[in-house]
Amino acid sequence: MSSVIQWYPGHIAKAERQLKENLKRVDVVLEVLDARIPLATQHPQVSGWIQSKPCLRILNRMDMIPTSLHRPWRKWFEEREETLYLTNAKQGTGVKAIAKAAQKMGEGVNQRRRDRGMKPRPVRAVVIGFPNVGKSALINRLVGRKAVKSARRAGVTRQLQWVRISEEIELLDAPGIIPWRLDDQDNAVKLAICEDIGEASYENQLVAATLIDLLKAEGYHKLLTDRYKLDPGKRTGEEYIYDIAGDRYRGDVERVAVLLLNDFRKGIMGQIPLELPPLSS
Ligand SMILES: Nc1nc2c(ncn2[C@@H]2O[C@H](COP(=O)(O)OP(=O)(O)OP(=O)(O)O)[C@@H](O)[C@H]2O)c(=O)[nH]1
Ligand SMILES: [Mg+2]
Repeated sequence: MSSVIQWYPGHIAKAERQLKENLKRVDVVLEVLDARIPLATQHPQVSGWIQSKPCLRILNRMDMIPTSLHRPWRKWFEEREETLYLTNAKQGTGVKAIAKAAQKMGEGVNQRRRDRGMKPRPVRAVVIGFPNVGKSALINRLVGRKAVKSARRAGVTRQLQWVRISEEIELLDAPGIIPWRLDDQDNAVKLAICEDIGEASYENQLVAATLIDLLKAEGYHKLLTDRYKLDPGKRTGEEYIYDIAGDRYRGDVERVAVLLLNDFRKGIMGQIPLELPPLSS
């Protein structure tokens, strides 16, 4: 079993190339982060690519973390001079504010065009982020209809696709991108737990065992005991999965691993963040 998670398939490399080309043509960048892991889903190269272009950071999946964390995250980003928008792209919460902000940013573009005697044109915004963070769902919410494909799997969007929201705004849906190397393996496992990288890159059993270890470290013993009828006690994540499998799933460890991961990903375990805003220095 390999314990190193690396994932950089050809379609992601291609998406990154096309995205970089298209960035020249856009006015505003919307970077979508996964609220459960906002730090691990920040792409380290994005700020270099977009340079001085206006960028809105969006913490999507806000419904998957406790409400009490919304304000601390907002504050953490504000301290870095970034305005954070929180959304639930599945239900549409927080989406209007983004449309408004993008439009406002674009007004500057058209003012400059008018000043140079050019006709105004719709503002162009690109939605970027790691796979499966909810980019396409957000676009569908912004447009108010199912304009692009969105599903519970990393790597659904394969092509860049323009969508017109109104006379004022055009959006570019982009495939998820990830750094070509995942140097930080703690982050890589979190990406796997949240399904923000392709499933071909990891072993379910290892990732599920790490999920249990993380939940234990954060004091979620009762939740695990109630739900899976076994107290993790002193068991490691791996032992926990083996014991549940032995007790109730005829030793089918893979099945238990997949069950645990799915329960976490669907929010069945509850609102569980895997990262908290780091304490400011
Ligand atoms: N609970 C919850 N689910 C969400 C939210 N946003 C998106 N989803 C779901 O997450 C899954 C992935 O959404 P997509 O819009 O396909 O994600 P994407 O970032 O476009 O993914 P790729 O195209 O694969 O990179 C879908 O099943 C969405 O319904 C959210 O805010 N909350
Ligand atoms: Mg997509």
